[in-house]
Amino acid sequence: MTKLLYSFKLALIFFLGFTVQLKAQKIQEGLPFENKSKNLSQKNAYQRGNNGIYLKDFNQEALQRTGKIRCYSVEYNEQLRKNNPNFDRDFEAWIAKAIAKRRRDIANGNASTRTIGGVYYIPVVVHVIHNGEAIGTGSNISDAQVQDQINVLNEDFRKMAGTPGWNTHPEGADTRIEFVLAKRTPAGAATNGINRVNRNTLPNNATNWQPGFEATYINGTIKPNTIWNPDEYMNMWTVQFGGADAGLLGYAQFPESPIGGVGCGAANANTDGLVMGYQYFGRGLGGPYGDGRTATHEIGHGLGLRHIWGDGGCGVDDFCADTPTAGAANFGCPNVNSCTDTPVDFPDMKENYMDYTDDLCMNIFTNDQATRMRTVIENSPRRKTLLTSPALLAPATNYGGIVDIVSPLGNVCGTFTPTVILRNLGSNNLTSATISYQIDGGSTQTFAWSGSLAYKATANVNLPTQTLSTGNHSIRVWVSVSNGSSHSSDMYVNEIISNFSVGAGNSLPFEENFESNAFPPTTGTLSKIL
Ligand SMILES: [Ca+2]
Ligand SMILES: [Ca+2]
Ligand SMILES: [Ca+2]
Ligand SMILES: [Zn+2]
Repeated sequence: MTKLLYSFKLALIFFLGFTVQLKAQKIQEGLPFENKSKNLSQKNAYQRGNNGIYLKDFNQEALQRTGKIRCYSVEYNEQLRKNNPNFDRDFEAWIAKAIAKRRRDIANGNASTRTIGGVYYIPVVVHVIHNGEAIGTGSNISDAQVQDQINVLNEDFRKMAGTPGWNTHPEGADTRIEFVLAKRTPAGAATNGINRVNRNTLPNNATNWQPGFEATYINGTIKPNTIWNPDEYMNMWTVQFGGADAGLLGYAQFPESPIGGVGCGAANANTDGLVMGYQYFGRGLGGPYGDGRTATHEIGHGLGLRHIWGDGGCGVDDFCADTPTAGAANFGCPNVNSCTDTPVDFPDMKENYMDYTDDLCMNIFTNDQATRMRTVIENSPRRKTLLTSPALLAPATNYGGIVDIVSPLGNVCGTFTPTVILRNLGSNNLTSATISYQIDGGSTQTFAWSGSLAYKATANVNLPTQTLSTGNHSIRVWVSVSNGSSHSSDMYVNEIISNFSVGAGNSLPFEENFESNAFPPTTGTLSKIL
C-alpha cells in the first residue's frame, strides 16, 4: 500500500509539474494578453484629462452607449504598472501555480478548515470625501447609505437567499467572503468604519475641483492623505468624480503576488483600495447603476478577478474555466452568445458581476472566481493581513486573541500537540493569557500562557499534547482571560475551530485516472471546494 501510494504521489508530482509547465509556457507566449493594450486609433480615442491615458475600446463603447465609464480599473492598473510590463503575465503564472497547489492541499487533507470552507472577514474603512455638505446630503452620504452598500456586498459575496445576490446557477458560488466596517482606527480609537473628509482640507483641492475630482488627483493626493494602513484595512473612497472623469463609476487596485513584482509587495501601497462615485455607493439610488454593484465589481478586481470577457475577443479569456468565453463587454441585460464554447456552447454570462451589464442584471460570482479571490486573500500582500486585523475588534486594553491555528489540520497522528497563534489586540502589553479549548465540543479545558507581547505582536503557543482515537474530531480554541481580565471569544479574531481526522491516511480523498486533459478536474466536486 505504501509503495502504491508512493508511486501515485510520484505520478501526481510529475503530472502537476507538466501541467504547470504547459500553463507557464502558454502565459509566456503572451496569448491571453494579445488584445490587452488594444486602443482605438488616437484620432478616435477619448483622452482623459491631460495625463495621456487613452480609454480602452470597451470603455469608449461604454461612454458612447451609456454616457458612463463603468470601470476604470484596467487603465488605472496599466498606468500603475507602466514600469513593470510583465506584471499581468507574472501574476497569472503565480496564481495558476497557487491555485493548483491549493487544490492539491485540499485533496490531500493538508489545508485548514478555514481555507476550505471558513468565512474570511475583511475589515473595511469607507472614506467619504465630501464638499462640506450636511451628512446625508450630496457627496456626504449617510451612514445608512454606507451600511447599505456593505449589506449589498455581503448579499452578493455570500449568495444570500432572498436577496438580489441569490442565484441558482450550478457554478454560482457562496465565496464565503464578508465585509465588516472597521471597529477601531489605526490609532486604536473606536470608529464606525466611516471616515468623513471635507475636500477643502486636502492639499491643492481648489485648483483640482472641476467640480469633482479626476483620478489623477484622487490617486496622487486624496488617497495618500487619507488612507488607513492597507495591511489592516480594505480602503474604499467615495468621491464626486469630475472633469474628464465625470463619467467614471469606479476603479480598483489589482492585488500583487507575494513572490515579487515591483518592490516585493511594497509597491503602490498608499494607493491600494477602491474608488467609487458616491452616486453609485449603496442601493435604490436610481438608474442602471444605482444598486451597489459597482462596489461588488471593483472588489472583484481588488481580489484578483478580471473582466469576464478578458478585456479582449473570443481568443482572450478571464482565466476562469467556468465563465463562458465572451467576445466583448455586455450592456443593459441582453441575451447574447458572442463566442462558441465547446463542448457546450453557453451564452454569455451577462449576470456575472465582472461584466458591464446593469446592476440589477447581475447576481453571480462563479466557483472559479471564488477560488481565485480566496487564493489572493490567502497569499497577497495587503490582503492576507486583513484576516487578522485589529480593526475587526472594538478597542480594548487587555485582549489576547487566537487568530490562527498551525496544528492540528487535516490528517494527524493519534498523539499530537495543538499549536495556535496568539495575538495581542489590546493596548497594554500582554503578559498572561488563559487559553480555553474544547475537544469535540466536550468540557472546556484551560492552558495558562505567560510572556510579553507588544500591541499586534504574535506568538505560537503549544497546548498540552492530546491523544485521540481514529476518526473525525474538532478543536475550538479561544482566549478567555487576558492580563487577569476576563473577556469573551470573538468570531473574527479570537476563536479558531479546526475539524481534523486522526489515523486515516490509507484512503485518498479523491480518485483521478489521469485520462482527462484537465488536472485537477475543472468540473466535479473538487473544483467546488472553495
Ligand atoms: Ca474574451
Ligand atoms: Ca472564462
Ligand atoms: Ca458561447
Ligand atoms: Zn472592471
